[in-house]
Amino acid sequence: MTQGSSAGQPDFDAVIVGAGFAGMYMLHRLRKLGLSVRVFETGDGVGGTWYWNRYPGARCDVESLEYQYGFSDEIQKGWTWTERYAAQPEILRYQNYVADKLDLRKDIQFETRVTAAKYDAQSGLWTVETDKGDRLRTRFCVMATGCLSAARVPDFKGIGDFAGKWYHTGNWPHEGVDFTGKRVAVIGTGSSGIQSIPVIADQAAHLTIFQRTANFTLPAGNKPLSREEVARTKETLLADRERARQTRGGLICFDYNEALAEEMTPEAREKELAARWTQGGFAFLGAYGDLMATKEANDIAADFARAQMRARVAKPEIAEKLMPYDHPVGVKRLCLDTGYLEIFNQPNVELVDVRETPIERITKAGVLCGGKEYEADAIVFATGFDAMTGAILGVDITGRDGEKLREKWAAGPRTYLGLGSAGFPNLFFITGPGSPSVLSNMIVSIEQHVDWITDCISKLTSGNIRSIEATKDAEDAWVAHVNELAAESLYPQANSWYMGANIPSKPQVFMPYPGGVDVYGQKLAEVAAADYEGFLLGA
Ligand code: NA7
Repeated sequence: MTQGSSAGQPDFDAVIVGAGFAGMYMLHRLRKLGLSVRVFETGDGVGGTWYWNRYPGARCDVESLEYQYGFSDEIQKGWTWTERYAAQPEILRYQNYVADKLDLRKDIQFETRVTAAKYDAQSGLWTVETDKGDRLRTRFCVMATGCLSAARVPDFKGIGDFAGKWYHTGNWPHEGVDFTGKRVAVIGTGSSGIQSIPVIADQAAHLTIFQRTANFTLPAGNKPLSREEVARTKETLLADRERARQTRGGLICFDYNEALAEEMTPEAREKELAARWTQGGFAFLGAYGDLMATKEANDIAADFARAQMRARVAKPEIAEKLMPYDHPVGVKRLCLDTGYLEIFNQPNVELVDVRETPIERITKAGVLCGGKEYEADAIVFATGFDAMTGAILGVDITGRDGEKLREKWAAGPRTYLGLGSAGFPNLFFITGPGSPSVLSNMIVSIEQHVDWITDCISKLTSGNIRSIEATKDAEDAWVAHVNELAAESLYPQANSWYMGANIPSKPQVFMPYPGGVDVYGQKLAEVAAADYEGFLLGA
């Protein structure tokens, strides 16, 4: 479809890029305001992250009763989750149920990738271009592109030579892959590797796992949900969501213990850590108040975690290789697993530490590592994403004075509140860098942003205000503030994708806002109440 509006007239009031959780809710809200909206989505269905990440074992690490929209009682009452942690197919079915319920698809153009967006200061409109030849003008442009959507295969030499098939967990074939009887290599042991490896190990004749960084992982404790649990949430979800917004992580399934490590006896600490370990999930990180604040307090929890992990592996020398020693617990995303460490007790599973013997290249027959060729019929890259900025910068965005966002962010993303960037009027990021996003329950953070953006756009349109744009001063102060909070925390002590460290050419900057959803939400409310302080409103 190519639009061609008359001069000065937009084709749509708003364009939204992406039809995952964020784009779907944004569409719903803007439509309700009476705006004309077009969503562009690369996939042929809704779902975003959950549309692409169909790898075996893919499962959310936030409990399903909290990982759902909280804006509609009718929607939540009409849906019944079956497991404590929903698997990818169930989440995708839920998203499709919501799309049906709200009749969203009629405003979504699927199988279309937005390639460029350029602002014209004279008309105050964005021109959006797609890979299908669309060229249309819009007043507001909302990037609902997700934080983990630009899948990344490292540029290993020789990938083209490989005679077998290779896959990336974040771009998995829809028809699934049967590894029965195959020799499989998995590269990467983050959440995606740790979730998929047990399932692949069950099928494969032989599985070689290439680990660069050993990760902290704990049993997820997944289980079917009882009718009572589901029924209870159906009564309380809206109130629960309100409570979740007042927490650090946007989650109410656990509390943070306020007591500091040194204020507890060793026995009390051990008991608290053990109870939370058994509970499963991120509760472990809240065992005492300074667990994520000081190295000394963190070390206690890290030692506890390693002891639990070690006990799951039969051979001490293998267990030792699987122990994370190089970073504090929780500063890389804690992994929740289902039978991960136990698979190293299987005779068909082999662990290769690529820090000892780096991957030299992919060959016709497999993976060459430390001078040894590990033969494989299939390679699974569980190597992560160009996180937080990859999908935004995948679009060639040009702002008010011809400035390219890619150039502006060359040394790291610069935003005010993670919502907008100076020089780019009427361009919004949902859960952009500089907001809590990946450090929180994404659904809570998505709703927080969509609600804020909707109110903002409503005020602009009703007040005949042409544009809103972060000021450079507010942006500079916010970036400095996020950096300060990060520097005071333990996060910089790990090479994580939060820091862009997984991509050799990426600047090392801590990207999410680490101050908590509650504090951040307060700031958003204050900014809006103060007539969008820190933003420039154009008449
Ligand atoms: P992650 O967490 O970024 O994990 C990627 C893994 O791949 C990690 O173990 C990396 O090691 C490894 N990796 C990346 N590049 C290489 C190279 N070149 N050689 C060897 N190993 C490599 O991505 P996931 O998809 O697992 O999880 C992303 C998020 O999704 C997760 O945090 C949850 O929020 C859901 P590294 O640690 O960089 O040394």
